[in-house]
Amino acid sequence: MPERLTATEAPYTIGTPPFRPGEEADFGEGFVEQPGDLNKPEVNCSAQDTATHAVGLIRVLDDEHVAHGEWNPNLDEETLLKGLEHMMRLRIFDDRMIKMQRTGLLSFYMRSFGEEAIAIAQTMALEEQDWLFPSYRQPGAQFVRGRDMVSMICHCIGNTEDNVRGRQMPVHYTWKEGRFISISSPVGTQFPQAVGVAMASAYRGLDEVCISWLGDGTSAQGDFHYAVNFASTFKPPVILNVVNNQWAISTHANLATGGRTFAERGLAYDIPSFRVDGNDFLALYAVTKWARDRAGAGLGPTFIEVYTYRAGAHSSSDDPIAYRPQDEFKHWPGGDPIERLKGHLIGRGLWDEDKHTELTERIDAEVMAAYKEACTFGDLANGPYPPASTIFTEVYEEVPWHVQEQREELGK
Ligand SMILES: Cc1ncc(C[n+]2csc(CCOP(=O)(O)OP(=O)(O)O)c2C)c(N)n1
Ligand SMILES: [Mg+2]
Repeated sequence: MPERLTATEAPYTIGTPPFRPGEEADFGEGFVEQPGDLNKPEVNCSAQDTATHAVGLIRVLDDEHVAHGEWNPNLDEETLLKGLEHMMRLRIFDDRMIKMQRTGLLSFYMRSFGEEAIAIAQTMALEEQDWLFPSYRQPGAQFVRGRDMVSMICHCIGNTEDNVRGRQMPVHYTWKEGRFISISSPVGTQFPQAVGVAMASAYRGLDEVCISWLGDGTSAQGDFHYAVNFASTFKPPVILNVVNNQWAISTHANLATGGRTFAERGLAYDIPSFRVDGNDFLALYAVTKWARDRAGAGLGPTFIEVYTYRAGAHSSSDDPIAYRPQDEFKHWPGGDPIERLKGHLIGRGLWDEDKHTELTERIDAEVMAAYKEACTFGDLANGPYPPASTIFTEVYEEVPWHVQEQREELGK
């Protein structure tokens, strides 16, 4: 029997956060990985062909915001400007919603601050008929699909025009018309759902790809592994993203990986796996388009680790000062996704500071008008709220007898 080692002698370490409150966050000079480092394989490649992509980092924009390499999606001006506008819209929208929360007009809120590029670039790379299985950190996909902002705010308030009548937490959107599947509060359920719908789509011979996102912390859930296992076995048209934003509330991602990248987990399941700079709009677009082409050709799933940084608090109920240096985000080498795309557009002569200010003001006015209109249908402080009777409606197509009995008992 070998002698039992003490925790400090053991040849392994358990991950801890890189920096603690009061320490200086120092991520070095920038990413070691540069655009052009990694090739773009054929869409019919094997998982092994992506072995270097799962440990490297696919980037297109360099530190001067210039696009390089095989992964450059060469997007037209209109698409780039649309992407910038949606990201700006999401950030301004989030700021307004947080103000509503702080003034008691909303119960709870979660921002996408620093992660705006992810759902927006990735949804833009898909087809309209594709299905979205998001977490609460991808509301931006709805802007891409054209959801009315008033309806989004009504949902967050839970007022009389909330499309789910207060059944869901704020930011846990559901939007049937946009194929944006309801976000569930227990994290991770969206992964097996996406794989299941993708399998159904393949059986039915439809050109409908599913995409799902979950967080670094959520990848510790059983649901993650069930889903990736089924994707590995049945090879449905699905794109599975782990958004590694470094934090799961106050738990750092180092505690979730055992020293490997998240993308390597996809490789272990024999799925082509990429690690992509999540603050680089162009890289995200290109990798997702690649995965969409692969899925659409019937070649099966793609696994993506989206490497980013949660710049804001986890939610309106969280204060990161307790567990990380306050200015950690400012040192994050991935920078700000909006500033990076803006810098790229300015560098190409397609944008300037005046246009940026003008657009900011236009979106600000749009958000303010939507906010005022939404409040006419009720706010948290003053109501009105959906009537209590709605707890009995809109769930079952045919109301079961026991629910009907309860309803009658309550006289609703
Ligand atoms: C099954 C389950 N466990 C715990 C929670 C509480 N919870 C909500 S979000 C969260 C952290 C998730 O972190 P991550 O997956 O990294 O996503 P992020 O918030 O960083 O986008 C936790 C623990 C929950 N909602 N569901
Ligand atoms: Mg996280």
